[in-house]
Amino acid sequence: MQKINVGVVGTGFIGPAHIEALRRLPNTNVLALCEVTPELARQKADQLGIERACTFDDLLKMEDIKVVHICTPNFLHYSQSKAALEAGKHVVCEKPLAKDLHEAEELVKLAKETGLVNAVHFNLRYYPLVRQMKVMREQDDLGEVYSIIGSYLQDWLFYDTDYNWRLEPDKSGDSRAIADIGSHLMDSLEYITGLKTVAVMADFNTVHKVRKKPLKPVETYSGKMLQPEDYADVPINTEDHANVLLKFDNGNRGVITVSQVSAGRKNQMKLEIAGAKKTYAWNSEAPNEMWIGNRDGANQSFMRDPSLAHPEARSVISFPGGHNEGFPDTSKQLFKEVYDAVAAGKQPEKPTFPTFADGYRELLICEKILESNRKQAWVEI
Ligand code: SOE
Repeated sequence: MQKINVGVVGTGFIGPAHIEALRRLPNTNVLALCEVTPELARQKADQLGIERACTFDDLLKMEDIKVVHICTPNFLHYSQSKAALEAGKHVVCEKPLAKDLHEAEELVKLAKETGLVNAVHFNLRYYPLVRQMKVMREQDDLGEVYSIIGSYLQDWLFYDTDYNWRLEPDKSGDSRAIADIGSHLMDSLEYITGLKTVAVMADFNTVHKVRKKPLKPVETYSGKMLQPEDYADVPINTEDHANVLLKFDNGNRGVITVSQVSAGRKNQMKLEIAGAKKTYAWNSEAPNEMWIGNRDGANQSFMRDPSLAHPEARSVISFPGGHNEGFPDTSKQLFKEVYDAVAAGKQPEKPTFPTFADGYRELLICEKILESNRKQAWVEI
């Protein structure tokens, strides 16, 4: 089997997650790694057992590298995705796709012109029961969606001494929690329900209005504690917590809450979708089962099990029931579909994986949510 050579850019929290997932596929070879300096790239490449260490510009000159994964801070996604497409590389970009709508629009247009494979790492779609809920809804098992409650809660930014590039708008964009994790939540609930959000009413809150920035680099989730003199006070104007009311194109409503300061909630996305026939409830911290609510009978618990799942969901399941799959498996399953397209040499007509166009959609929703919070008023999408 001809292995597809891959280059990965960025080695924070998510870069190594991409590398591990790629190594679990039979037809990929992570051949090169880029970092801000050749020295750091070499150090990380040796740590991760990757042959080539290079700068981003050198990577794009490598003819045998067919796909580039952009796993850098948000402010680099646009320029690096653009340069990679212009260099004829297929691109998998982390979310959010860009810092603003104009950048995302240009990337969608360029991707279309090149015909190259383009994907955004909305990996939470690839929890098998998320796809199972989508297929069950498509088969009218849920009935018309009456209401949606969604939440995405974390605590890695709980303390005012927890610091990360995502807190800085010039690196992360004007939104933090909504762009970082709200984008996953909105992508998943529109993916499952098939509904389009047509209006939003948002209210943000910054709990820690001043944070203590370590004077030495600290990685995502490390939460290492330093001495007081090792910090600089930094005013923060990006949201730790946000509530958003939603109106959908079927006229019904929903609400989401995102927070990165919820003690004990490590990385929890929860969905409760009430329909005309049933209700589905699912929790990413217990992803191998879902709750099905019934009015006229006992409620049910549906286990992730290939022998029970719909064929479309079965295609993103690798282990039998009870052999639990989790966060790392979602990236593997997403990349499996992306690399089937890469092997075919072009973006499929109807991609089953999230594309730059989905990245654009999430940025549009994010910008309207930001506008609504600024105006403290409903904003149409
Ligand atoms: C940090 O909030 C983060 O790493 C997000 O950036 C990811 O998208 C999410 O999947 C896990 O948490």
